[in-house]
Amino acid sequence: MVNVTINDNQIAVEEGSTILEAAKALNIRIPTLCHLDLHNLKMVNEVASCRICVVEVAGRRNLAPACATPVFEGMQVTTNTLRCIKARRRVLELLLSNHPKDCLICEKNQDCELQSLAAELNVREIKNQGEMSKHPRDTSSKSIVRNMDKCILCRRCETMCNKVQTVNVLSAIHRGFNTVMAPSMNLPMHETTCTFCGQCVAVCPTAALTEVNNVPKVWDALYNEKKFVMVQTAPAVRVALGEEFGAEPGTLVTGKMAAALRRLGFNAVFDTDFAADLTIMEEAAEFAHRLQHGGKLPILTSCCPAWVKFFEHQFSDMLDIPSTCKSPHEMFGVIAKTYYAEKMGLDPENIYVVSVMPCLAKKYEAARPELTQDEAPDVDTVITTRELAQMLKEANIDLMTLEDEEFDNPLGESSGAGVIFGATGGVIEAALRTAYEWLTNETLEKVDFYDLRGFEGIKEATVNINGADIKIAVAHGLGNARRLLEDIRDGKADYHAIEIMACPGGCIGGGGQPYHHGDMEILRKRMEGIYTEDKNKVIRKSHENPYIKKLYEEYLGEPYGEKAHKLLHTHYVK
Ligand code: HC0
Ligand code: SF4
Repeated sequence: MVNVTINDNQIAVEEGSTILEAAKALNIRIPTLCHLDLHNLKMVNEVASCRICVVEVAGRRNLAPACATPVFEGMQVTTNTLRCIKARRRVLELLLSNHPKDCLICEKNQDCELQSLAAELNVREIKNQGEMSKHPRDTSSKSIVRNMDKCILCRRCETMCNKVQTVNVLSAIHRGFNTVMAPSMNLPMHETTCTFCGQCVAVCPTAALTEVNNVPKVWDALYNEKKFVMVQTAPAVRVALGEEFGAEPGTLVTGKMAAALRRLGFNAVFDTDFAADLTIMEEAAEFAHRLQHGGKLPILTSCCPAWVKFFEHQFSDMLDIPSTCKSPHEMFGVIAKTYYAEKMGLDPENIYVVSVMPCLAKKYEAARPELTQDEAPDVDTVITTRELAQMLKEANIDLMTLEDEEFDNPLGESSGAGVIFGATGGVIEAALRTAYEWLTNETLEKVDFYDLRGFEGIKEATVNINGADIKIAVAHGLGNARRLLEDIRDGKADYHAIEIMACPGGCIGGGGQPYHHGDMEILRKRMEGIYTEDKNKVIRKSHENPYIKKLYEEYLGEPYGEKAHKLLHTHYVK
């Protein structure tokens, strides 16, 4: 341990700690901007590029960046001298001198770390206003907008994309004043191997990286009298939407959300969790089929579109191992425009399906040509949790004051298995709850697979089914997925089934969720919310959902049968 004094407070911290970490342990706040400590991922943005966190160290002439300066025995630090305060303000003024000052109409207005810091440091004047860098906006993709005029070169996106996700799309190109975070050769995003996971957007402190805003499209649909507008909400939305209205992270707002969506004017308010149960019927049947007929193993889950795009680009020699199941919200779209349309006597052409998702890649996924019927998309528009909050605020709907309401039926009822899709490990746990019973003809008494839960990057469990040990693995974050896939390719892993979600934590940490600003505790609370909702459900196995049973009886026939194949399965492309 090392003894340090900060602002006359003493503390002993582990050797190798930074001044910032020691100050945190003493509850002394030092402002930061580029710093990002994703401790759940054991990942820190180490570039120390902004110099906002400078402090004075006794005996040293220069100010030291607290985030990147290790402590030493007897170190004496002062964090709040006039020299520090002036230096921080100066750094910020210089950053702002090359930043568009259009906060009033900025996508990140009131959610921008640069804006908050300018307020905190009492910046009232931008000195040295000189040349401004000018870059064209990249609006080429369906998911992400790159506006490099707003980039402050903190490099958080680079850390996320290259170190955590190992996709290597964003890095600094050019030099000096012309430096910009961009794909190689400055290619438009849609021409790159970007997975649209949105993790770069999730950590961007400004509006340099934002989502494609689909809110206007949804308003137009709601006010088009010819359209029957259906909405579905992803599992992870209900544990995060409340944050935008002042609730604690992880607060379950399922019933309030259903009520709010009705107030917005949707004609039918449904739940993607229902379709998650449907996915389990198909995925568990596919897994059982592969197990019993010597099919290709391991089977990989296929519901995360960023993960799908990742393996299409990076593991194109292994396209025969992922499950062919469409993702739940896409299955929902098809069922809405076929089964539900028939049942309700609606013309599918007039049905407009909106998905509320914690995810940016779902926007890209909905536009994939494979996910259409007669050229009509299964899902018409995807908005994120943040965009739904924006719509509610525009309509003056105060979510937290609403009385709980139920989803509509028949596409609104779900089991606990459908809910846990929202957290890493949940999809495979849900699949096990069903596959176990189908393969053994026995009741699964203990439905909680604790080994598959939590934030460990790669998790494993072995389940005995009919005397055989079935080996399961779970990875979240694409870097972890890459490690697993490389082991499989090299013949070093003998798993039977693997779940992969692109975002750290799974969908609860999706790129479309309320910004966590690097506070990983928020993800932990959202995860708790997911498992609480599962525990509270009367039905916790997908195949016991009565509306799912009815859907197969009335319309689909057998799970993994001919009709289900045509409507609910897809294929992958190199
Ligand atoms: Fe997910 Fe999904 S669980 S990907 O994370 O499978 O986005 O929440 O909606 O479709 O259900 C996201 C979350 C979903 C889908 C489901 C899956
Ligand atoms: Fe990288 Fe994901 Fe951002 Fe694409 S969306 S640039 S893959 S972090």
